[in-house]
Amino acid sequence: MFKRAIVRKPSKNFQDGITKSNLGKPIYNKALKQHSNYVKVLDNCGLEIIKLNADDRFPDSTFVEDTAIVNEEFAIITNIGTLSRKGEEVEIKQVLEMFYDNIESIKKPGTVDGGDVLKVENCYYIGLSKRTNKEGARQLIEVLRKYGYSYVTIPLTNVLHLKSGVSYIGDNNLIAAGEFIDNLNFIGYNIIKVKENEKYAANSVKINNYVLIPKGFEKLKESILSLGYKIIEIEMSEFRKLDGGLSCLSLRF
Ligand code: CIR
Repeated sequence: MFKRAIVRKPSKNFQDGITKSNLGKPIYNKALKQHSNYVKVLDNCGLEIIKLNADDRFPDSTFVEDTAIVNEEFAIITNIGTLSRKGEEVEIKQVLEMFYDNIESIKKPGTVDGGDVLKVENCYYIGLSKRTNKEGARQLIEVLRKYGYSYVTIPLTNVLHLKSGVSYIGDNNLIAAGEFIDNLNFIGYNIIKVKENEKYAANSVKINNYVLIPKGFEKLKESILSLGYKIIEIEMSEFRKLDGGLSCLSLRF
């Protein structure tokens, strides 16, 4: 069970965040509204919410998931693999120090984005991407081994982050889109296949008794409901315009 989550309000220059999508500029006020609804949902899932103030130095800083990897035992401060986001992790580290005795960090030339790291029970899947390089993965693996976790590295082809295309919702169920549907590394899991036109929703997250999915993806919603899960849908349109998925908006631990 997760007890708490760290979130950060979108900054005023949020619309200057990095994007490869062609969905237009996000509307700031709408993003604020969607963000506060997201926070309310986390609260309804039973989490204590640690809310950080907006940080106008970093347009992408609302995507806190990329700054750290957290579980019940340790926190790893990442070194985000894109220049404009370097420094976002500083305040996150200060907050995590209040909760963790074991804090590790990825150091340059290693880079890791938290969005590339998917925990499935005691195994970590690590996406090798434009953001997470081999040296970052090597340092991460060193930490995982120290704490007794297993790991698998997966080179990415089309997605920004590993978790843009695959999520784990417990009970051996993986939600997967595109390049991850037939990925040999995921043999043995029950794969909930996401259709191409719903691939944004492959980034979903299970928090305690609920699976949180972005709003408007009916086929995936039906598949998850048919497995007996309780679902909460969240409007994510403004974050999607910056390639941000649902998991990216929080660090849960
Ligand atoms: C970026 O490109 O870094 C942001 N615009 C989106 C980050 C999304 N984070 C994530 O998938 N974990």
